[in-house]
Formats: sequence, structure tokens, C-alpha cells
Amino acid sequence: MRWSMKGYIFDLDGVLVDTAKYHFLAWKRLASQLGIDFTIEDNEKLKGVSRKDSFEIILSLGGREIPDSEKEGLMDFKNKWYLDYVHSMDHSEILEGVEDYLKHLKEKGAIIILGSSSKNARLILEKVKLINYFDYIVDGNIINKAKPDPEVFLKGASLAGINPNECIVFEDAQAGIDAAKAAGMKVAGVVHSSELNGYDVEIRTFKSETPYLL
Ligand code: B16
Ligand code: MG
Repeated sequence: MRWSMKGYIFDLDGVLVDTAKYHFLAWKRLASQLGIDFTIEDNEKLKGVSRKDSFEIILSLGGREIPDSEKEGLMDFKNKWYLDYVHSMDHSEILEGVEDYLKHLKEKGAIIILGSSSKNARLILEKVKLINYFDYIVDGNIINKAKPDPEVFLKGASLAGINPNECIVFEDAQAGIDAAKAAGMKVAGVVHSSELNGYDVEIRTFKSETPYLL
């Protein structure tokens, strides 16, 4: 199958870099302080999900209720711990084959867009030195509705002045795949270990030749 798309939209966490492990460590620290047992399996439920929604999932796993007035402060602690990890990131944390693929797309003249729920996306792209590949960045700071709402991807297409059906989204999380389909885009499922459904093509690693067919 060969598709020639105009826009290539990349999720960040789990597609370009593996920051899920840092989210896990920071959430686990907060969960422990709240007396909630939070496992690596539970962490799968947070992939692609906004910070606020992630915290609600953790609270419900622990059967805990916390006044809304305290939630922001607790999420700020989590983000500070997460950023301690992010600040030590460098170029070596880019997932296998990603940079070669971005180079390939640039040479083809494709439009490269970031579509991430993360409010830390720009900082992470700068730390790993991928930021210059991106023509447009849509992140958690400029969207109102988190994945699986299609807003993040539709905004990317609209900034680039292209139609949704001219875009393919690379996603590793079910919420993101659902968002991309709801946007009317093609989806490449970047499959690590968890089960995903609803994508059009599967990619295990960008090192394989699969992406070059797109
Ligand atoms: P932050 P993505 C998502 O990024 C992560 O997958 C998800 O685990 C995280 O909760 C969310 O970003 C918000 O991140 O706390 O940095 O704003 O996969 O959409 O690139
Ligand atoms: Mg992701």
C-alpha cells in the first residue's frame, strides 16, 4: 500500500521519545504520597491522556476523592518531578529510526506536524534536538479538548492549511488513534506492547522500512 500524504502528524510520548517511563515514575511518587498503589500496568491507561484526566484515573484506581482546590497543586508537584527527568534528556532518547524518517519526510517536502497532549512537548523536542523538523506544533497548551477528541489533529491540519484526509497520524495510544480516526485521518499505529485497534497500518519501529512506503 502506498499513500502520498501532504501532512505527517506525530504524537510525541511513545512515538518520538519514550517519556512514558518518566511520567510513570513521577505519577508513582505522587500516588505513593496519597497512599495509592500505582503499577506499570496501570500506567498504560494514562498513555495519550491529558495530565488532568491522568490524575483522575489514578484517584479512581485508589478510590480516593480530593477537593478540586488541591488538585492543581498536586499536579504541579508531579510535573516538577517529571521535568527533573526531562531536563536530563538528550538526543540519545529519540526512538529508533525516528530521525532518519523525519529527514526522509523533509526531503520529500512533506509537512511535519506535532500533535501531542503534553504541555511539555516543546521543551522535550528542544532537549532531544528534533524541534527544527517540525513545521507546526500543536500541544496541550493550545487545545481545549484532550484526545480522544480530534481537536489536536484537526488544529494541526488547519494550521498547515490542508484537509484532514491529506494527513496521516502516528500514534501509540488508543485515545490518540480514536482521535485521529474521528478527525478523518489515516492512522499508523505505533505498537509497543499494549493492544491497539482501529489503525490503518502497523509500525513496530521506525527503523523498519514500513514508513518509507507512506
Ligand atoms: P504533560 P502524547 C501525553 O503525550 C502522554 O502520553 C500522557 O501520558 C500525558 O499525561 C500527556 O501527554 C500530558 O502530558 O503532563 O506533559 O502535559 O502521547 O499526547 O504526546
Ligand atoms: Mg503517545
